[in-house]
Amino acid sequence: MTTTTDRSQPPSHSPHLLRWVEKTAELTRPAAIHWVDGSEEEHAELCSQMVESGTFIKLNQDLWPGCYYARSDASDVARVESRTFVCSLSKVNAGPTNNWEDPFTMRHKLKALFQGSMAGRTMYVLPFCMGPVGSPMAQYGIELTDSPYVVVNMRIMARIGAGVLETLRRDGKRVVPCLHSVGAPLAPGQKDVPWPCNPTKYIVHFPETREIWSYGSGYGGNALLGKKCFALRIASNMARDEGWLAEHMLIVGIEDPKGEKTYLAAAFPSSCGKTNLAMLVPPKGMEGWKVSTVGDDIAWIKPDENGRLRAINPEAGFFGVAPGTSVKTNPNAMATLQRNTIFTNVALTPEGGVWWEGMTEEPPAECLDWEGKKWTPEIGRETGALAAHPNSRFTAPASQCPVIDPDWENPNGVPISAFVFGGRRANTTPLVYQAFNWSAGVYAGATMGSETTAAATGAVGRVRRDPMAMLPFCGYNIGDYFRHWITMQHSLSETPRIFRVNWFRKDAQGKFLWPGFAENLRILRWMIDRVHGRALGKETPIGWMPRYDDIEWKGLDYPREKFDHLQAFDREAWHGEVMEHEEWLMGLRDHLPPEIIYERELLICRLQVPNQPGTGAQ
Ligand code: SAT
Ligand code: MN
Repeated sequence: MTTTTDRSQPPSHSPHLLRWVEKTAELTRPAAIHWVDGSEEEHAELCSQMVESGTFIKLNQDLWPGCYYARSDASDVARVESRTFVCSLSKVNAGPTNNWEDPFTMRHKLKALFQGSMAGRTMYVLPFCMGPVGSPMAQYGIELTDSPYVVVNMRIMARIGAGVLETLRRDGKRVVPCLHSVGAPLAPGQKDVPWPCNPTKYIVHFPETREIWSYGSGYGGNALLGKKCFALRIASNMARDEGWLAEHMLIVGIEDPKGEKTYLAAAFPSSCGKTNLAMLVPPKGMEGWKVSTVGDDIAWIKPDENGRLRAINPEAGFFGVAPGTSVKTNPNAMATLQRNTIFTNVALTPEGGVWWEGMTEEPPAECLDWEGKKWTPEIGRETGALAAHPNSRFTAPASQCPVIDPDWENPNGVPISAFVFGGRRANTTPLVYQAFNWSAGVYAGATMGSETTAAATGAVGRVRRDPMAMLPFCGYNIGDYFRHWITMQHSLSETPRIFRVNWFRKDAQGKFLWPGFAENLRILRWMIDRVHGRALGKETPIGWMPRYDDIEWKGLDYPREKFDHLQAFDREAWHGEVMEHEEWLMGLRDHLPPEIIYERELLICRLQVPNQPGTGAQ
């Protein structure tokens, strides 16, 4: 029965690709080369091989068919922004928000690190496509990696394998070369560890040559190079050059009871509920509404020939944050991850299932935590230990999502009517407002602040400026990126409306003012009505805001006074806020587009205390 596919033999291809693979093998010295075809059979082989090596635990297949469980090394649990570099030829092009090093120096360093780094391991040649195969908006890459974990995750997150290689051969598309090594060579006879990695880490982008080199980490955005490295950092460079946008945005379709459908794209920093918003279930009182998912993390957005923006999701799966995901908060995500899913750094139950904080009200009586140690609710209470790491993830196929949009693989994408920018702020930013126009909206996105989360290593809960949720992902000078956003308007016949939201405002006792989740649809509904010119709003110094009566409250008992608190425009706090904007924006110097400077001036003028003309903030 066994087929005799010899994956060590290169399929016929361009001498250029073969030469690159050969040269990389000469540098990294793998014990074998494997050309990934993406087949079921290959997938099964890789999974059982990882079960044997201890990287994977096969979950109870009756409960979790096709699912596997992995624990990373305790030091390799999130993206490492401090080790992420954009090595453009000139430092100015990387800008003040990226780590930079001279590309020649960096290449030299990397070559030394990659020297023999795959010894004793297999080097996988993994062709992948970001976006529906054959879509005019799709982009192609080949990742050379010594991690089978990366291969099986990428099989979910992107379109991979023989079909992609065939398309490349036929259509001669440009390929982004991606080189990845966990940096843990094996000496002859040396036993492997379950999660090989290296304390030295480099995630490096060469924007001019469109190359990615990643060393030392096997985790998420550090290693699945199609995701943040390609679809955001490299793609943002392509987008700037070619007149489109590569954004850290979910794409969601919303259909009203009459059948009118509107698509929104929304940017939130990592771990702020993008997956939940993308798969939202209408709340009580809004039963006739339908929400469908196009993407939960990244959007590539381009004007069509009529000057309308259309968006594709370059990914094929969800790399979602597990903790907090439950049948209550996100039933569609829960349904998506029931099968063919890889869980990383969650807890393992004695029945061979998974658990994480928030998954059920009752924690399991006992389980193994994300480090493999015994965990009970008592231990949790006494020591504060969490069963699942706060950045633990599921990797699940988008096609399994019960509310996946019928057009999610439309090669021409879906039309975008509005952009939403959302940060995580305990105060200052109201639940929702609409920017006055495109440039005011770009300003709102550019000055977005958000409290940091566990998705990146480093302190959690500090407010930092995270423009358009792109701070860690914009692959060039962020000032030029704002300029690009401003000038995008020139190629549009119809500009999408721009909104700013904050689901996370708290009261004086530190409790969230807004229930969030399903109820967010009430806010999206106001946006959609604004888009179609149906809803009223009240002008405030920062933008248009809904009044209590402009929101659909059917099915939710939400007091007027609480809403006023949630929407309160705090002039004092906004004075502080614009000072912080200045501090952030002045660092961008001459790359700052004039529109952003004028928008800030206008905002300052509008913030002036009433009845005291001319004495506003300086
Ligand atoms: O960067 S990851 O892909 O690991 C996840 C995220 O930060 O959104
Ligand atoms: Mn993300």
